[in-house]
Amino acid sequence: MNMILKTARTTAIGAALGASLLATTVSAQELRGWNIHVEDYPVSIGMESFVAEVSEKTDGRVTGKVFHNGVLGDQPDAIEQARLGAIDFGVFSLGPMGQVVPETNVVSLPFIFKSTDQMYRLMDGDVGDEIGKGLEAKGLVALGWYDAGARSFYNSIKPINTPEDVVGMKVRVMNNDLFVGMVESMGGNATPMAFGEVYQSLRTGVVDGAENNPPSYESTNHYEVAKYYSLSEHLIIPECLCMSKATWDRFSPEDQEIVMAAGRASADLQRGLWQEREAASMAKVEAAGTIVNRVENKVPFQEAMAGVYASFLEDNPDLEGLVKMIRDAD
Ligand code: BDP
Repeated sequence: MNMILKTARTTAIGAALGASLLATTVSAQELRGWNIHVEDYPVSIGMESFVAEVSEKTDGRVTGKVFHNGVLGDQPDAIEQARLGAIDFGVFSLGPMGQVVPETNVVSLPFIFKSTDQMYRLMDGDVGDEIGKGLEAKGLVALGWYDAGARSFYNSIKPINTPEDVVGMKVRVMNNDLFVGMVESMGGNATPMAFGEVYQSLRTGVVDGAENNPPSYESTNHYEVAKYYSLSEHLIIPECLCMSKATWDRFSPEDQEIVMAAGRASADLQRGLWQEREAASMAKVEAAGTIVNRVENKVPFQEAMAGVYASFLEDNPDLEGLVKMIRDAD
């Protein structure tokens, strides 16, 4: 075959292939999902089930891919990208979300929920609706509230039983001024830092400790480099399966209904998996030599952190009603 003919034929095949590929990309909407966690984490399984259900119920009109392990960027960046529509959906902690959506900060106040059961009830009711409105005003649609248990302190130096034990300790926190204030209220030094940098920072002593729920403490291997885990349970912060409003607005009302229902269903699944994973993570870290202590008296921590509420309400007087709604609930 002469060279010119061959090239012409290859180009023709290429063009035909290109056209058919283009046709698929235009008709099917491949959504990009951001996830910070490893693939077998409850959040990750919830997100995969969300994508599978959406694809099935829309007969493949809407498909999606979840990018696990934070490969699409760390959380504060991903929140911005989702607001702009560069990422279509993700499961975000309402902790770092507070820097963008003030309403979400109320669930980052220490000891605000009495239990995770109470958190579920309130997030599935009026409190969740109010927070959802705040998210929507900033370009995000909440499809479901995921569980992230309760966060507790861990470090490489000693067990924490009282706020005084934190004096002088370098503690990593999520990106939100509230958490800096929380650690400083006990006399610790707070360092906001991306989740992916914490292991190395603990290992090299850049920080002495951090705080998180059992599944995150375990799945990141932080327990290998910070063996004292003190169950203070000072923060119960839910997470949202959120979709970019830019993406959401492209769907027909029928597809929006499918997406919303799939989001809710995935949250139910995730909450069940969460309970199992918490128990499994605790068993794993204890077997590996983590020294766990339960903080028997939480009152001194609540007293030390009371100032966090006072300054928050001073800066956000309009959120007093929402704070009260949670505090007064059974
Ligand atoms: C985990 C949350 C994740 C946060 C992480 C952190 O699920 O969204 O990024 O904590 O501490 O529990 O940064």
